[in-house]
Amino acid sequence: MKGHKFPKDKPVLVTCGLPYVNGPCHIAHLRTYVPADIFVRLLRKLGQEVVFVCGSDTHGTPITVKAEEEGVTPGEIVARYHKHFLDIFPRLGIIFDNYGSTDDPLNHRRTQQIVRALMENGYVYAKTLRLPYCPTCKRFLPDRYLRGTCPYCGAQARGDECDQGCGRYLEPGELIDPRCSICGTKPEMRETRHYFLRLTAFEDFLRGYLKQMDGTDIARNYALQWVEKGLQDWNITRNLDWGVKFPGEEGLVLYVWVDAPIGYISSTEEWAQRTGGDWEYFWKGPGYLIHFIGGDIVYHHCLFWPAMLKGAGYDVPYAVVASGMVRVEGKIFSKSRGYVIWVEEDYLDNGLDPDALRYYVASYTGHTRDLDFSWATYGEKVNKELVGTSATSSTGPSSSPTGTTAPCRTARWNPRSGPRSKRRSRP
Ligand code: B3M
Ligand code: ZN
Repeated sequence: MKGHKFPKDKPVLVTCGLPYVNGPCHIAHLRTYVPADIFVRLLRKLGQEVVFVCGSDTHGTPITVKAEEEGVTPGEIVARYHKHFLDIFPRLGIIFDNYGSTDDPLNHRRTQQIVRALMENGYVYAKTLRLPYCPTCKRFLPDRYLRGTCPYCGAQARGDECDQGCGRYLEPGELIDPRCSICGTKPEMRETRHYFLRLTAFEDFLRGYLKQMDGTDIARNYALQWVEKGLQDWNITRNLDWGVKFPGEEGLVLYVWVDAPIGYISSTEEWAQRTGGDWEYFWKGPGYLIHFIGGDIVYHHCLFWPAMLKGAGYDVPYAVVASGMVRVEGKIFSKSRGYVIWVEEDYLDNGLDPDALRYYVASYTGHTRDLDFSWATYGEKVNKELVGTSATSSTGPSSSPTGTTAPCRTARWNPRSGPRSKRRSRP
């Protein structure tokens, strides 16, 4: 970080990007959570007072599409993977002061309060749009229900994100040659009323804010570039049932990227309720806010989020720490293409030591550079740097922050035979 001046005179709230609870924990999650956990431990060693929160991201089409694929309700998917994440973080030595959920009533309430405040302050307006509607599935096609061509780079993209090309956030209706991602039908365009956040009203504010925001250059510089290119107002509603209702229009829910970061606030509120702490100290007072996020969600955290906070009368983050991307065996991380390491199934269930994985993630390269996970490099690093050093053998298991045994099992791991995985993650 730019400032580097810790401990601060005031308490610090550290958050980690909230995992979508539509599947199990994987190596790319750890790219954010392990460094954040290390940062929090360091701050505490320096005598800094810290609150560390996270929670499950439970709404939007990432969840509903998964539920439809499995023929279950979104609530069932959320319950299953919320429990998975609650269990797995402590097994990795990642200990949050609170792990909440964006489907918690606290978050529904806080989100509606913030949206109402934005409306009262004149930052929200209604507009009728023509949006893709699937005549076969008989519904509008928000976000992941739509696939097509990115208008900026020509890559295949999802409705709200150019996930395989330039990485841009896309507004509803922007995709070229869209298709329903469920049945492949070419959608027709139908009129529907939506709500927009006047992001353009925050351009000057964001320019000034970003210049002084602490954190990684990736976060600051990308966000500043986007402001310089000019912003557009942001569609904050979707034609879905699952989510936080838009205040006053029962048929619409808020876009998941509205209530997801508000989950940071409601998780802090939950912590405060449990401990007698003061959540407003961080969100409307002198406390410092630091967000650890993946490099692919800078747009949401450095543009949408500070605009929402500012417009609703909350404090803005002190720092946004964005990480580099993840590769698996040299290939860009991809769940669908099999370039993924599932933390439980491929790693922990094979008896491999969580600290060795933490060590790999933390020591492979700088936080903002790409992290490449390869089993061969992993084996080499563990054997040479952990097991083969006198420090490890003399301090033994007690040096392990997670309280597990020393990484002896990983010492016997043979790079040539690969991991003892039930389902090989390499394609
Ligand atoms: N659930 C995960 C992601 O896009 C998303 C983060 C929300 S943070 C408020 O990486
Ligand atoms: Zn693109």
